[in-house]
Formats: sequence, C-alpha cells, structure tokens
Amino acid sequence: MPIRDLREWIALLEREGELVRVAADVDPDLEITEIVDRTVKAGGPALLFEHPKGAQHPLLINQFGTERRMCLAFGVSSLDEIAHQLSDVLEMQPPQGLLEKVRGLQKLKSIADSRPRTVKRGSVHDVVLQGDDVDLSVLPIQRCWPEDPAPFITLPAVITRDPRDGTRNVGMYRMQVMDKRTTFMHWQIHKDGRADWLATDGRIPVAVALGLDPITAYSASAPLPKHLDEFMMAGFLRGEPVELVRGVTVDLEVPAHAEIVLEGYIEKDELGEEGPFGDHTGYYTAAEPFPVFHVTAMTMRRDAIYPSIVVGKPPQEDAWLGKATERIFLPAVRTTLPEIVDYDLPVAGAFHNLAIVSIRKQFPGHASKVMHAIWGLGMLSLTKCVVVVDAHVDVHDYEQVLFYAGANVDPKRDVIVSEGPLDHLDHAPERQFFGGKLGIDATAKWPEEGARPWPAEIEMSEEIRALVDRRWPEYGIASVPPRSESSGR
Ligand SMILES: Cc1cc2nc3c(=O)[nH]c(=O)nc-3n(C[C@H](O)[C@H](O)[C@H](O)COP(=O)(O)O)c2cc1C
Ligand SMILES: [Mn+2]
Repeated sequence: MPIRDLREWIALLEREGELVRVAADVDPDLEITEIVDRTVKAGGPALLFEHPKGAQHPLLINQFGTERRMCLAFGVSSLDEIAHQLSDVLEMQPPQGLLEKVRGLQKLKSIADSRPRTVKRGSVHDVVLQGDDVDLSVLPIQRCWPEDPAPFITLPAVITRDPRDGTRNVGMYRMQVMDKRTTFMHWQIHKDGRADWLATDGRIPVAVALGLDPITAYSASAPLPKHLDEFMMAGFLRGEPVELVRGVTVDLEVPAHAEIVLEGYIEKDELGEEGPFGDHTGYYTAAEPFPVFHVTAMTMRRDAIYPSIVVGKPPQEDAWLGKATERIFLPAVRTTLPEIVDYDLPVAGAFHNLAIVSIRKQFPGHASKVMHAIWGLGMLSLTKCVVVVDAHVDVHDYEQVLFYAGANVDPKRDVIVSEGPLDHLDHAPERQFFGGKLGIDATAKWPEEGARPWPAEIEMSEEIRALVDRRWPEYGIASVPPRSESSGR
C-alpha cells in the first residue's frame, strides 16, 4: 500500500528506526539548521522537533536525508527500481500475443489510474483560517543561514494552473516570509510556475501544500515538461492517485490529506526584493525582484506538522531529491538518447554544474553530439560541464572518471567550449542566466577523430585471475581479501 500522507510516513520512519523525536525547545532561527547540517552529514535520522521555539506546530526535517529513507519513501530497494517501472511504460511496444496484450493493458491502466482523484472532503480542512485570522507565525518557519533576512518556507508544493489551457503545475519554490499573511514566491526564470504567472493578465490563484506523503512531496521538485501534471506523476509512482479537494478561497484543487495548505494569489506586476538566501549552490544568492504571494486562507489538519528542508553547501538533504530525479529520469533521457548507458550528476556539482555521461560510441564525434543534446534537454540544458566517457566506465566512480578524463583527453582536440543558458542561481558567469559551457570528451578516440592508433587498456587475463583466486590462501597474505573486486574497467 502506498504511503497515504505525512503521518503514515512518519509512522513508517519510526517503525524503521529512522526518526528521532526532539523534545527540547529548539529555535527555528538558525539553531535547527546547525543540528540538521550535522545530522545530514553523519547520515543520521529524520528529526521531528516537537517544540520549536515560538511556534505552535512541530517541525519535520531530514525525512529524505539518506538513500535508505528515499527507498522507503518510494517502496523500492534501489532507486533504479523506480526507473524500471517508468521505462516499462516509456518503452511499450505494440503487444504481440494474448499474454503481452494483457500485460500491456495493465500498464495502460496504471497510467490511467495515475490521474488525481477529486474527493468531497479532506482532513486538510479540519481547521480553516481566513482573512485576518491567517497567521504564518504559528508555523516554525526556519531562518536557515545567518545572512538570510527572514524565515523561508523551504519544502512547499506550489500549485498553479496555466491560464491559457488550464493545465496544472506543481513546483517547489522557496517562500520568504514578509509578514503574517504575505510571502515572496521564488519562481526562477526557467520554471513552469513562473511561466503560468507570466501568462496571466491580472492575478493568478496559487495554493501551497505543506506536509505530504513523500512521493507527492518529491514530485513537486521533479523537472517535468511544462504540460505534464506533477500530481499525475506522483499518482503513477505511488500506484494510487493523489486525492485532491477543492480549495476554500481559490479555484484550485489541493491535496486532501496535506498537513497545511496556504491559499492565495499573486499579482502580475507586484514585485519586491527577495533574498539574499543561503542556497543549494553553497553561496548566498543575491537579493532580486520576485513576486509577492498574498495568503487568503490557511487550512490545516488538527495538530498539523510543518515540513522543512535546509539547503546549503552540499551535501544537504536535497542531494537525495536530486539523486531520485537523476535515477527516475534516466529512462526518459534514454528515449531521446538511447546511446546513453548511464549518467551521474555529482552532489558536489549542485545539480547543474557537472554531468558525467557514459555512451555506446557509434561514430566519430558521438560524444560531442551527446553533449549538445544534453545542453538541449529540459532542465539538463542548464548543465555547465558535461564529461562523456565510454560505455564500460562506471560514471558513479569519480576516481575512474578522473582516470579517463586525464588519460583519454587531448585538451586541444577533446574539449569544447560552447555557450548557452545557465542556472538562475549561478553566480560565476559574466552575465546572469547565460554563459559558457564546457564539454570534455573522455572516450577512446578514433582515427577519424584525429587520433593515432589507440592503445589497449591493461587487463590481466581471466586465466591468471582464476589461478590466483584459487591459490590465494596458499600465499598467506591474510590482510588482503581473497578476491580482488573486479574494477569494471
Ligand atoms: C529543496 C528545494 C528547493 C527549491 N527551491 C527552488 C526555488 O526557490 N525556486 C525555483 O525556481 N526552484 C526551486 N527548486 C527547484 C524546483 O523545485 C524544480 O526545478 C522544479 O522542477 C520546478 O518545477 P516546475 O518546472 O514545474 O516549475 C527547489 C528544489 C528543491 C528540491
Ligand atoms: Mn512543471
């Protein structure tokens, strides 16, 4: 059974020994960040702060902070398993024979069943505060880093509809608190939420869901193409639709079992200086104009639990949201680029600074084709540096990648400097949003690519390996394990 809501998720974490309740009074102003930073870096548990100072609600954090919890969230034993479910659907062929037809229908049904379901009543409406009664200060909203000017809501699922065609969008964007009923909305330039806003004439209704089952919460961070509803993806990944209920003051549906929903609107031309904010780049992003969100209603479950996340110098909890995306989207990337064997976005590269890609090389210049394709593919287009290696290289083994990036590269021939769009938050380029791209072709080169005959890589023969395996105990080298790990090279 999929996890229904945040409370079932917390219960599961607790059963699995993955959650610690913190009873001490702890300040959401900086103190929680320092606790969480240490906990995340130690691979520690999710934390439920029961008495955040100055607030009336508990705070859950680090729910996604390890690979194991990420797998628990998705009900899988490895993140690649999720990718397999998706590639099954993406790679559907016309079925042959009855058995395949039946299986095909099951797959199609799983897609049809992914659509959100609207229900009449949701526990998110147990408490409804409107107008002057709305007060964000009852929530333990964190001020994360010393130079942040205010508290920021950091783990929201922000719901809008495209005013042109009505399609829903759900995204995760930080929200700086301005006063008890107002926040900023940090819609960066490449994001769908911002596009919905820019397409309105006057004001756009917005709903913000806080405290969801982990898959639905994750889906808000997933880089889906604009026309795809993130709640539908959540339904597919959960194997059960997301249940929605109509908002109280907005014409939008909101998750029926969310802990908290903020309803409101954003005007087309009301902007203010948002930030600075200690961001996932590891730096403070400078203050910039962003739209202002007015809250018209705050609805809650009884004893609502507020979810939060801290981003900062990697690794932080969001690394695991990023890794989930990396794994889940591999099959989708492969539908356009079937030559890709695997890819890795190193956590230290803050998602967009570096991608390592392994390919089955089929023609001269193939690596360059793949770099340019990455620079043209959805949010991957913001990738600053792409390193391409051959199929047998393990892209997750950075030592191995460095070996080939050193050994196989003639910088004059194999390095491409190009240009293109860059991440909104990247402080390095001369101009914001636009600048240089680096491609490094670390594949073995072909004569057509201007290489001399390429030498063979050193490998011991299978025969000798087997012999040494067999004889290992005879040598008496007890401190070395009997079978050398196959290097995969
Ligand atoms: C913890 C966290 C915080 C994020 N904060 C922001 C943000 O403040 N602004 C933004 O544009 N994207 C932010 N993102 C990235 C977006 O959620 C992500 O790009 C998502 O795909 C956007 O959805 P959209 O393309 O439907 O707009 C954040 C992601 C995570 C995991
Ligand atoms: Mn989207």
